[in-house]
This record gives sequence, structure tokens and C-alpha cells, in this order.
Amino acid sequence: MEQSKQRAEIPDSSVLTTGAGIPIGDKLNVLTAGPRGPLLVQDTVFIDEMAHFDRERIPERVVHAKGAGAFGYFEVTHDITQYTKAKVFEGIGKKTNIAVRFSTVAGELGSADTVRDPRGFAVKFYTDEGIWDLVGNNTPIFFIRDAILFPSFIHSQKRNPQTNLKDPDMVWDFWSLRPESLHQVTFLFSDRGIPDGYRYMNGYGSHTFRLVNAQGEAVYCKFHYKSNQGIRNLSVKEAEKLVVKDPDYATRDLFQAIAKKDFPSWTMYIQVMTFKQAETCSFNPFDLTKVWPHNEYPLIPVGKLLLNRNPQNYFAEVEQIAFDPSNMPPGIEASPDKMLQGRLFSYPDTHRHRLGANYLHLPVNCPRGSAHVSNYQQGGPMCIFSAPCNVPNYYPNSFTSPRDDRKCNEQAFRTAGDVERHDSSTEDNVSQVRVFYNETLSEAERQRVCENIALHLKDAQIFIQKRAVKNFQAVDPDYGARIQALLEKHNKAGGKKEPLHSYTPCLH
Ligand code: HDE
Repeated sequence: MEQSKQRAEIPDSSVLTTGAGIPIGDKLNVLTAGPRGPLLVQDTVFIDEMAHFDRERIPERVVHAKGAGAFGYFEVTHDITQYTKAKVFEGIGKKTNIAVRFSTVAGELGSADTVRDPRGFAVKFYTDEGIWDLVGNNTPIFFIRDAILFPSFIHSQKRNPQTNLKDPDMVWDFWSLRPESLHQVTFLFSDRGIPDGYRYMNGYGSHTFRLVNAQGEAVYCKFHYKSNQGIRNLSVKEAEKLVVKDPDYATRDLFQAIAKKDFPSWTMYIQVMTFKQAETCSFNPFDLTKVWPHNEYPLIPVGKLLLNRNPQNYFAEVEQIAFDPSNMPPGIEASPDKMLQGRLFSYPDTHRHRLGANYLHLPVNCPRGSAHVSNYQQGGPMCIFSAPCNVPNYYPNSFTSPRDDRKCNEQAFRTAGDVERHDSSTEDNVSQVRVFYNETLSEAERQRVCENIALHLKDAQIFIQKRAVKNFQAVDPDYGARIQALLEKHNKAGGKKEPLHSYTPCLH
């Protein structure tokens, strides 16, 4: 079927039309009964314009609402076919188109870019076997290890439902009650908590995935992309200035760099762990609050991600882009990581709410290249593609139509254990944080982490401060003591903490 011409293809000198393509005689004056009379319902030009305007917004993302996007390619530079049969990695030099969206997490659509917050780093690969979405952050770890906590965790970081203000009590109440957050909290309050735009930070798939090769052999894996621009962060002062002066700092920096052909790029690496290593690993390799030490699981180079095109229409290509960690082509599969498992449901669910049941029909979300969509789905709001009518719309059937192919099945795997709600809160929450605090950070960085934490924690009530300090103490007595000393100074100067919310403390 011939599609109607799009706005971009039409000469600027053409006659203005309604959404239905009907030429408009006057787009400057509403239709009224007399020069000072009321408007007429008959003014369909006005109604067409206004009714569409009334519907311009779609719900913002419940997290990662503020973001910037760009397009480019992924190129394989090293052979990893011994680990995976995924065609995106099938030969050195192979290029695959990509879309990337960077974001902050807790702020709304119009919030400032230079806040202390993790940064989203979501990559969509338009592979020959359909879409692969690697929906990661600029940190290799996360605040929680069980997906059921995510909505509560996010509520604690966003606005208080009564005051509509960010609430330090909520933030630190949650963090201090869940010490598995210590690793990510330490990372967040380090210098890397405020990256200098999106180009100067690394990206991580963060979760543990499973790779399967053409022989059906599987390993566990993590994905990393290291910035070829290097790492640059903003100081607290610089970042605060930019919040006022240029709240869209990171968005502008990315757009300008690409417009000037200063294309940012990242080198992709994987870490690999065999199933045998996973069984004897000293920590739970499916725990998202843990990293895999590089000396035990070295980085293996894979390829390059490069961004060389800005969006032509932000709404169409960035606001409407929909990433989904459950989009994995054959050769890349989920591990038992509870957070990844929880995300497999949540993303397509939110897209159906935010963009509608046919969100995959939107050009930016459609498979491309030699990939195609062949299924028996039909109908739904805004349906653009449907199963062709010359083949059955049900399966199985006795006619010529698309068939499933057992080669594309997930790798079979064995699982064991009692079905119950396993409590993971008492797993090791501190060992890797201790290494990060004592060995990764320099003395000056350690001091800055403590200062940044105290500056934020000082606004929470004293009983919450005490519980948080106890957790930092469990990482290292020095960590807790430094924060405690800084808090005492702040508390003396700031007086009694009066919370704005009306919650009644219930101290067990
Ligand atoms: Fe997300 N997350 N998330 N997340 N996330 C969303 O999906 C969710 C998590 C991440 O640029 C939402 O389309 C659950 C970890 C990025 O469009 C939502 C859990 C990591 C983006 C959602 C997590 C991320 C999102 C909101 C715990 C890093 C922005 C709108 C089980 C590894 C993608 C949307 C973009 C967005 C759910 C945890 C990264 C609601 C349930 C861990 C980069 O579906």
C-alpha cells in the first residue's frame, strides 16, 4: 500500500493542510459569528489543530525520564564466536546499526543534567536477527539485588507524595534499611557520581548474561563499554553552577559534538565466567550489587560503538524509543540474576502503557536490515503492520506461512532448589565495598566520598543518620568515623532536623 507523503518530503511552498490533508484557506483567524462573536464548532481547522495539541504529550518514563539520544554503529574488532553464535558478532569488521539513549534516573523530563545520579546507557542493536537491547547504566552495579524492591526504591528517591519535594528521610531510610545498596551508594557519591556529560563515562550491561555458541556450549558473561574519550567528572561546585546556567548541559554537549563530527565512541569488552567457575565463585555471580574482579575475569575486547548521527526529530526518535532487556537474539540469553529476570517483564509492560500495544511498529523500534517481523499478531491501536491476508492468521496451520525453527530455541538448562521467597538481605553486603573504598579510591577521593555523603545525609533525621553510619562502619571503621565526624559538624551548625513529612517513626 502506498504511504502518504511525510512532512519532510513536501516542498515548503506547498499549501498548508489539516491532518487529513485537506487544504486550509486561513490558519491565522478562527471562525466566529461576527468580528466580536463566539467561535463556531464548525471551525474544524481550529479543532483539528487544538485537539492534536491537547494530546502532544505521552506519559514520561517512570524512571530515566530526562535523556538524550543518538545513532551510529557497532563494529566487531575481535572474534568472540567461540562464546556466542549471535550474528551481531559473526565476523571481524561486521557493522550493525545502533541507537543509544543516555539519561539521568530520578529527575523528571525537564530536570537538570548535572545532578548526582546514575546515568542510563541504553543501546539498541538493529541486528540481522532482530533487536538486541542492552539497557545498562554507567555503573557496573545497582542499589538492590531483588527486583521486588524496585518500585519502593524508586519511590524513596523521587518526590514525597504529600510535599512533592525530594525527601532525604525517604532516600536514606531506604538505603540504610537495605545495606546491599552500600556498593552503589559509595560509587554514586564518588567523583563518578556526576559525569561531565555523556561522552566521558563508561557503560555497563551490568547484569550477568548467558552466551551460547554454535555448538550449544554456554558461558556466563558481562558487557562493558569503555569511553574512548576518557573519563571526566564534574566537581560538586561546577555541577551546581550548571544546574542553573545550563540544565541541558549533557544533552547539548552530545548534540554539538556529533553536529561538529566529533563522533564519540566506546570500546566494547566482555568478561566470561564458565559454569564451573560460577559454582565455586566466592560470591554470587548473579548478584547485581557485585562486580566480577578483572584480575580473575579479564576484559576481552569485542568491538567499537560509535555515534555519528543526531536525531532528526527528538520526539519520534528519542522520546518514543523503547528499550527492552528481554530483546535478546539467539546466542545471548538471560542468567538467573533476579534483577534481570524482573526487568524482562517490566519494560515491555511499561511500553504498552506509555506508547501503546503496537510500540514495536514505530520506525525507531522496528527491526531493520535483513531482520524481519513474521508473526500472527494483528490489530490493536495504531496498527501499522499486520499479518498479510493471503496466509492464515493462526498457528499451526496447513498452508504456506511462517514456521518456528527449533534451532532458535533457548539453551536448555537445569535448575534446582526449593520454591520460596529466599531472603538475600543477609548476603555479603560489604566485602567488595571495602575493596572499592580502600583500594580503588585514592585518599583524596575517599575524603570527597565522605564529604558528599555527609552533605546529603545531614538532612535526614538523626535516627536515620545513625543507622546509615553503622552500615558505613561495617564496611570500614574509617568510612563510618569520617562520615560521623562530618555529620556532627553539620548537625551542630544545622540544629534539630524537622522533617516536612508527617510519618510516625516506628523503630523496631
Ligand atoms: Fe530500568 N526501567 N528497571 N534499570 N532502566 C526503565 O523502562 C526497571 C534497572 C534502565 O533510555 C523503565 O522504558 C525495573 C537496572 C535504563 O529508555 C522501567 C528494574 C538498570 C532505562 C524500568 C530496573 C536499569 C531504564 C522506565 C529492577 C541498569 C532507560 C521507562 C528490576 C542495568 C531506558 C522504561 C531508556 C528504564 C524498570 C533496574 C537501566 C519502568 C523493574 C538494574 C538505562 O520499565
